[in-house]
Amino acid sequence: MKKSLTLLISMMMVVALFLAGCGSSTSSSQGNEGSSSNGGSSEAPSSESAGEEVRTLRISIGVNDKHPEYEGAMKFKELVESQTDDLKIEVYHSGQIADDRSAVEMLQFGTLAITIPSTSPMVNFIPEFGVFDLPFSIPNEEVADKVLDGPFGDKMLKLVEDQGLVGLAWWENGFRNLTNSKRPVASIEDVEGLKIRTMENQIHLDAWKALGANPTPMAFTELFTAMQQGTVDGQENPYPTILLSNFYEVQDHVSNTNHVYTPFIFLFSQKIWDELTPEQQEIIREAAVEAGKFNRQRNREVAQEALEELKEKMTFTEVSPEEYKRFQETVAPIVDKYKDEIGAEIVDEYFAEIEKYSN
Ligand code: TK8
Repeated sequence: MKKSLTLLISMMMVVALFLAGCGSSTSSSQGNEGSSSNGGSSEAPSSESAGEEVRTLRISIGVNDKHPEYEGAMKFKELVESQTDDLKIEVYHSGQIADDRSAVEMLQFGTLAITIPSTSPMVNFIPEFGVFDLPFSIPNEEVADKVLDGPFGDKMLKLVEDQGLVGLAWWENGFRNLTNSKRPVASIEDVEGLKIRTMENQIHLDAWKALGANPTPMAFTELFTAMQQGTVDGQENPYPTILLSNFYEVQDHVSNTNHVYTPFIFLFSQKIWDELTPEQQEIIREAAVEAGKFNRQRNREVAQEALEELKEKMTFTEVSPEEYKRFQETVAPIVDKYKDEIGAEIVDEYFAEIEKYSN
């Protein structure tokens, strides 16, 4: 009798110790996840929730939390939350919620409030956005700002309204440059046969085909793994993304092709927008524009530093002015090929704006 009682007590003690141990390991793992850098909750993203007092609005971006786009999103959060107690902003980076295209679809369904994608995948919703993908069109950031912040940019923002979206501001992804794991690229001949990942955009695909590459469209969220596994030889993105996404770990060569300037566009779900008060809408609208200016400034600062750092981590190849002209001439027919699909009037207006601000 005594023996079995002792056995029972010791078994109960073992069970108690075991349960205590489980509790601490669970809490420590929760502790780690709960301290996400954006101050957001650790649980899986839920749909936009409208509590009694505070409404939570989530932002989804594809780049990580080192990128100037994330810095801009955190500035937006700071601006909104400093002006009202009834809105809370949660920033989800690195495609945690969705890639660019899927995030836009979530806005259309009203299951996500904000995303700030590149304009290129947007052509799948709004063909007119293809104007920004016409190679070698915008010559520098100064002209980019004037075109986007002027009447043409306002007109393009309005185009998203037919898609259940509210276009609030232009942010900056930047001038795109080619990287690859095979060889230095100084001329068109060096591009021959390279498997280049492009954004999901037919104009980009055609441009790289015209240059002799073997392009494949892919969401940004799949890109690092595809380069790591050799599914693609190369990709093209602005220097901040190449550096801050650690592409140098899986790419050996970078060239200053500067072949396209890609904007980011700050989009809000129309369904959710309509549930906000006019005061909330005004706060969000102003914050999106102001945070966009901050994002642009940071992107340009980082781009300069990024190129210098990449030169230490990768083989940098300068494309000469003569070769740059050959790149331009080779892809020039793309403009006429896509003029009708984009809209001849939009294309003409776009180039007129560029011309106006380039002189
Ligand atoms: C990030 C993307 C990325 C873009 C791409 O969401 O897909 O290469 O340049 O920055 O929008």
